Amino acid sequence: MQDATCGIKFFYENCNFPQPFFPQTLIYYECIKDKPQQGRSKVILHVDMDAFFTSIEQRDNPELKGKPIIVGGLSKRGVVSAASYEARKFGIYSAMPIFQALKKYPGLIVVPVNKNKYAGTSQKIMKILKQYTPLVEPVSIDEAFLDITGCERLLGSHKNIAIDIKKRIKKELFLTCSIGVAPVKFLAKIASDMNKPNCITIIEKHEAKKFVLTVDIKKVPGVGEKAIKQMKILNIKTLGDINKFSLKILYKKFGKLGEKLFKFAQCIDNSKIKPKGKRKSISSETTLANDTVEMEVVKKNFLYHAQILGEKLRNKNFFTTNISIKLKFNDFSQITRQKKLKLSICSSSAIYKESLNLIKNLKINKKIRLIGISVSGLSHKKKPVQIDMFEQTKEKIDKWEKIDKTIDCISKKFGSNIIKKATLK
Ligand code: TTP
Ligand code: MG
Ligand code: MG
Repeated sequence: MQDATCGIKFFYENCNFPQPFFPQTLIYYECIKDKPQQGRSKVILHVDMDAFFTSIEQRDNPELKGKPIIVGGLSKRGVVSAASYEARKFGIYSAMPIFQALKKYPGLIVVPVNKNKYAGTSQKIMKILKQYTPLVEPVSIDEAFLDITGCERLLGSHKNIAIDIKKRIKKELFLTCSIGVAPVKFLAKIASDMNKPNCITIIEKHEAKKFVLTVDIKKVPGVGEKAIKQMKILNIKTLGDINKFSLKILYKKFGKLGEKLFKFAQCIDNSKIKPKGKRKSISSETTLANDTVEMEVVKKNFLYHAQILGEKLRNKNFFTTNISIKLKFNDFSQITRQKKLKLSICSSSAIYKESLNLIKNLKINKKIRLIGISVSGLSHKKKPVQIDMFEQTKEKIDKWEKIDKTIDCISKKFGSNIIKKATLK
C-alpha cells in the first residue's frame, strides 16, 4: 500500500505478539524515491506502553481481559486516569470525568488506581530498555526515548532492536507497547503514537523531511489547546503549513513554540537524549482546599506527606539525611525550614517526627495554603552513626522501618489506600 501524500511505502508485517483485540501489525516506512543522505544519522526510539494502567489491571485480573475498563479515582469528582482500548470504542478517554464515562457506557468497570504497582512495572520496563543502551530518557511513567545510534553493529538493525524490545516486554511483563523509530526525538514520539496499539512505526532519515510536512499540527509535542485555536485562524493544519510563515511571524504569534515549530517543519530537532541523573531530592506537597491557621491541619498533612516520602525512599532503597518543610501562605509568601540529620532514615515515622520538630517554634499568623515536606541528601547507604535525634533512637527508627516495610508490602499487594494512619482516615 502506498501513501500518495509523501511517497512513503507501508509494509504490514506480523509482529508475532498474539493479542486478540489489537491489530498485530508492524508498520515500516521505507523510501521509494529519495536516495539516503550522507553522514551519520541519529536513530531515536520512543517506546510508549499501550493503555498502561488498564493493561496492567487486565493482566493481573483475567476477569477484566477484553472488557471496557477504566482506572480512576472513585470519588464523585474522579477522572479517568486510563481507559482500555475496549472502553475507548465508546468514546472514553483519559482525563474525562468518571460520571461522564459511565454515561457513555454504563457497564464500564472502574478499577481504583494502584500507583505503586504501575511505578513498579515502569521501573522494570526502564530496566529492560537500559539493557539496549545507557542513553535512555524516561519521559513519563510509561514512556522513554532511547538513542540507539551506533548500536546496530552489536544489536542488529533498528527494526530488529524495536522488535526485540517489544518481544522482551511482552515475554517478561505480559504487556504490549508501541515504538516509534526516527532520526529525531519529536518524530520518534509522533511515530510511536501513529499506529497504536502494539505497533512499530519506522520513519527513515531519508524520508523524514518529506514525512514531516504531512504531520498533523495537533500531534506535534508542545502544541496545546491555545496554540491549536490560533493555528486554526492561520489555517495551519500540518507542519508543512508552518513553512508558509517566517520565523519572525511565528515567534511573534507563538513565542518559543513558534521557533520550535519552524525548526520541526524542516525536520530539525537538536534535543539530545538526557539519561536520568541521580535523584537529589523527593518532595511531596499539597495545596489545601481551604486555607487554614490550624496547626492540627498542618500536622495531619505532614503525616500524609511523610508516609508518601517514606514509601518512595523505601521503594528505591534510599535513605535521607536532610528534611525540609515548606509552608506557603495565602499572600503567596512562604517559609522553609530544614535540618541535617546525623542518622540516615527512611521510616515515615521518623520523617514525620522530624518535620514536627521543624515547626515546633514557629509562630504562624497568616493563613496557610500549601504544606509540603522534602527529603534530600539521598543515598543507598545508611549512615553508621548512632546518635539520639529528637527522642528517636536508632532502635526506635529501625523498628519503625520494619513496620513501614511491612505496610509497603501490603500496599503493593492490595492498593495504597488499604492501610493508613488512623489520623488520616
Ligand atoms: P498515556 O501513555 O498517555 O496513555 P495510555 O498508556 O493509557 O494509552 P496509550 O496506549 O494511548 O499510550 O499515559 C500513560 C498512563 O499515564 C496512563 O495509562 C494513565 C496515566 N495517565 C493519567 O493518570 N492521567 C492522564 O491524563 C493521562 C493522559 C495518563
Ligand atoms: Mg501509553
Ligand atoms: Mg505515555
